[in-house]
Order: sequence, then C-alpha cells, then structure tokens
Amino acid sequence: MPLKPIVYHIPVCPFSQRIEILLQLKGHADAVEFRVVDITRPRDAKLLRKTRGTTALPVLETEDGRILKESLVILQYLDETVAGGLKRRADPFEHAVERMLIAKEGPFTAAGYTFVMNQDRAARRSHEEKLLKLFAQLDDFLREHSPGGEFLFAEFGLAEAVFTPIFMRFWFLDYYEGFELPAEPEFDRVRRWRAACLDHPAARQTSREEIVKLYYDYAFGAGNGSLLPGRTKSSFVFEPDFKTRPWPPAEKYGPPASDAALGLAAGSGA
Ligand SMILES: N[C@@H](CCC(=O)N[C@@H](CS)C(=O)NCC(=O)O)C(=O)O
Repeated sequence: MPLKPIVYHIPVCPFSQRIEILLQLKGHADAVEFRVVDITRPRDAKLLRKTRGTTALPVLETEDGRILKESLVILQYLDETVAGGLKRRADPFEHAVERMLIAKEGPFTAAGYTFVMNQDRAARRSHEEKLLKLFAQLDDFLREHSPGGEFLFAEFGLAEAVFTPIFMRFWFLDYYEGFELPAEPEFDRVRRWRAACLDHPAARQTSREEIVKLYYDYAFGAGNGSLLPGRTKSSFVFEPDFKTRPWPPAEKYGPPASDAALGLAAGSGA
C-alpha cells in the first residue's frame, strides 16, 4: 500500500498544475506521489480499471486505493488533508465568495480552449469577443469583492490556484491568436489580478516557452495528444524535450508545420 496519495497526471496539464500550486503553497510539494501519464500513448489498462474507463486526468488514488477525479474536488480534498494550513478561506462567507469566483473557471477555460482550437478564421472575432466578455465578468466580480487589492483576498489562495494555470495556458492565445487584453479600464482589475497570479512563486511549474511549444497542435484543432495528418508525433510529447525544439511558427490558419520543422522528427533535438 502506498504511503501517500498518488496523483496520475500530465505534467503540463493546467488541471494538474492546480494541485502542484496548492501543495507548494502549503510547503508540502511532496505530500503526494505524482505519476506521469503520457497521453500520446494508449492508456494503461490498470489505470483505466481504476478510473472505470474514464481517461481525464488528474486522478487521485488515496493511500487505501480509493479514487477521486476532477481537479477542483482533488484540490479541496488535499487542502483539507495535507498539513500546512487551509488555503481556502476559513470564514464561510469568504469561502462562498471564492467558490463563486471558482464557479466561473469552467466557461472561462472552455472559451480559451475553443478559441485556440478554432480553425475558421471568420469565427476568430466571435471567439475573441466571447473571451473578452468573460474577462470583463471576472473584472466586475473582483471590483465588487476586492476593489483595491491584487488577489481576491489578502493572499494568493484557492481561487488563484484554480485560475493561474489557465492564465498561463492562455499564453497560447497571445502567441497563436495575437490575443491581448485591451488597454481599457473595464479590464484593469482583472489585468492586475492576472499579473499578480502569474508573478507568484508558487506557480513556476511550467513556462510560456513550454506551453507555446507543447500546445502547437491545439492551435490546429488537435487536442489531448491526437495526431494531425502527415505527422508522426504530437507536439504534446515530452521527448524531444521542448527546450531543444525551435519556437513554432505563430501562423495557425494555414497548413501545419511538419515534425521536422517542429523539432519532433526522430533524432532531432538529440
Ligand atoms: N474537469 C477536469 C478536466 C480534466 C482534463 O480535461 N484533463 C485533460 C488534460 S489537460 C485530460 O486528461 N485529457 C486527456 C483525456 O481526457 O483523455 C478537471 O478539472 O480535472
């Protein structure tokens, strides 16, 4: 029986990064054993049996073999069971406020991912508008509950652990879609929040370079390690290491680059 919970994860997955951030905040980065799953390969049958057939990660296996799924659920479980003090707000009303903000992460995340994966240049503007509307809603929420600060409360907490990995993934929108928050006052509060989140030392598990390179195929509509036509390797592979690969072309509304041009071909980067 393992001595600590196991988290099956994909290292650069934002949903798993939430867990790493939380453990970092608690000062117990080693409270769980992280086991890497390479989603570009067929899923291990033993793990599939444990999850009863679902493939989404992260998945937590408790010390006695019980399974928890969904990053927000795992986050709360680890917040309550790992030493280092609760990172969620202790006050019930304040906790309710942070849960209201966290409830906005699903549509926000989905809007950014569908934007980057969109292949129809004519639909680009409507994806951008949808995302900006959600940014404006976050801005308004922060103005109501935390007008003068940086974070939702005094410190980087649960809501920040949830959103920071998403803000980081959205670097793929800067790169492949030229997306920027407009320099308008209606985005000032969320801009300040995002900057403080991205600057926090607990959120250093990945980098803009890694995200831009690994998510290249997402910009062509191929998510979760799936293969684009003419390619033998997904950009989501961990070998060759992203640091050895060139920065990908930023143009996404044309034919995708080859394995060789992305530094993925056998022997490249070695
Ligand atoms: N709502 C889930 C989303 C998890 C999710 O979509 N994970 C992706 C990786 S970033 C995944 O496992 N994709 C592979 C698959 O679904 O088979 C959560 O918050 O845990």
